[in-house]
Amino acid sequence: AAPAAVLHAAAARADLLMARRIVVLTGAGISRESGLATFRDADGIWAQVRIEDVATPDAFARDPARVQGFYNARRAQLRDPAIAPNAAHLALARLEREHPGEVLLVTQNVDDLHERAGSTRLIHMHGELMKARCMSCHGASPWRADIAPDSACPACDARGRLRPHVVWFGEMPLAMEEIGAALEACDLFVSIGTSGNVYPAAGFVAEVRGRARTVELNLEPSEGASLFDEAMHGPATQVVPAFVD
Ligand code: BJW
Repeated sequence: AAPAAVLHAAAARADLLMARRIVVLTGAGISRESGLATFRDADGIWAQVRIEDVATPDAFARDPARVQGFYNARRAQLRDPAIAPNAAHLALARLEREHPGEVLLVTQNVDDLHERAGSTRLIHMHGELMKARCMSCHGASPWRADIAPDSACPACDARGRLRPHVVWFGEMPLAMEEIGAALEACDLFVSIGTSGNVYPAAGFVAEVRGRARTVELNLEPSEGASLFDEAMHGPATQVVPAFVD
């Protein structure tokens, strides 16, 4: 008999061939083989720093320099020439090209590796590392190296303070209406490289279940693994191209 993982792969491929409206959710696992750390793995970001020190509105209010320092280090890493899209990011860009108008990529990642790989129908629901946001007019603009903890927004009359354009714990993720409409309309939901610990993204699979086919592509079964119809477990650079191609 064929191994279970191979049977799953065939079923996941069949789901993809039948699908007309596809929502793909990605998380930190897809960028790990590009050299960016995940959050909750043993060598992840939350093993190095405490969430309450860097990833909440309170942390920024208490110590903006510490929070900016944390994000500046991650920006510098993302700009390192060694960091580039991997085979999984490239496969998703191909999927979009091969299914014109049918694929919406929703990423929890704040890196820009999906854009660099060529994906265009893309929502960054947890924001973007390389942008700043004004705390007064809420406009997002490209991050500049000279932005300091007390820098003011150049674009608005109130000269509001600038903060990282990322979604911290307790804050509403971005574009939730657009994501909700896409989830409601989709016939295939694919979750890639996410542990299923952070809501509302972790709840998407339960939202579409029964209406759409659901596929998990992850190194290991995630928190919500039992909610998926099919699964392929392994490194993203192997399982994502195997699924797409
Ligand atoms: C590989 C691999 C390889 C490794 N190949 N795979 C119920 C409903 C709604 C909300 C809540 C709720 N219960 C609790 C909440 C609140 C909270 C929450 O979820 N808390 C939980 C921890 C319990 N959620 C929020 O606060 C969110 N906001 C919200 O709910 O707003 C509602 C609201 C209502 C009214 C008023 C106001 C608000 C916001 C969450 C924001 C999360 N922000 C972060 C930081 C972003 C900035 C930054 O980068 O610094 O986003 S936290 C961090 O986790 C980051 C990620 O996007 C997010 C998800 O992590 P991800 O991507 O899943 O990474 P990991 O590390 O967890 O998993 C990696 C996976 O990859 C693993 O499974 C590995 O096995 C796998 N892997 N190598 C393939 N090579």
